[in-house]
Amino acid sequence: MDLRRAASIALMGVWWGAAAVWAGEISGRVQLDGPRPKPVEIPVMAKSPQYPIEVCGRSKHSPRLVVSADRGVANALVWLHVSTDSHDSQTPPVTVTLNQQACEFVPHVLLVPRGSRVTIGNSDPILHNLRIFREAQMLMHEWQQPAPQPNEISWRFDEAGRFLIRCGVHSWMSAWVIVADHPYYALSDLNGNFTVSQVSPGSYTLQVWHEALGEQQRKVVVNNDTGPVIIRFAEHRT
Ligand SMILES: [Cu+2]
Repeated sequence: MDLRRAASIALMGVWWGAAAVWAGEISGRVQLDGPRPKPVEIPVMAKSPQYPIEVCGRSKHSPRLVVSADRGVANALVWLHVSTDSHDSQTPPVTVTLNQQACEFVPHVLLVPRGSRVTIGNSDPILHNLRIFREAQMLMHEWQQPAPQPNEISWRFDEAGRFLIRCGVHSWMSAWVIVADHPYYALSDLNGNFTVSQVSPGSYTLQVWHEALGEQQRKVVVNNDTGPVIIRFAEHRT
């Protein structure tokens, strides 16, 4: 083989290698060690007209910790530490819906790009009292009329961070709006699986947060050999 041919084959190898990792991803699973915890059951106080059984049911399951039969943890937030000015592809804002249905927020966790608008609805024929918190600070609270009256409340999330949504009447009702300032965020699904997509090759710190289990950090390297990242949380006692 002459040198020019060898060089061009070597270059092709580099090119193919680069093409294969250019759109890298980090995928994996969040799981809980130990036995699967029983869902936490919260009784509904049925004697008050604010807690009608026919709307809310007799009891609710806490949405804070949802674990699959093989111990995958849902609704864990996974993200990479990146400098927010180190990329030029800020995800465009979206408009998404958060509903109140049978005295629960659906879904329990929303992940949206910064600047997104969340339209919060109430399908229940009773009043809810919507509250949005950033840590201890309450950003808004508003009574939300029963369905079928028009009752949507819209809120734009211009700052990155984790925002807690609560109802001032029904103490078990909660949801999270996670506002991302770069694209390298993911939420684990009902089986605990997650994928952070379109990651350039390199070394990163991967951070995991779960509202009931806490936080973890992990060093990860994105290249051709990147395998699944398994995040394990210790046995949880409620
Ligand atoms: Cu409520």
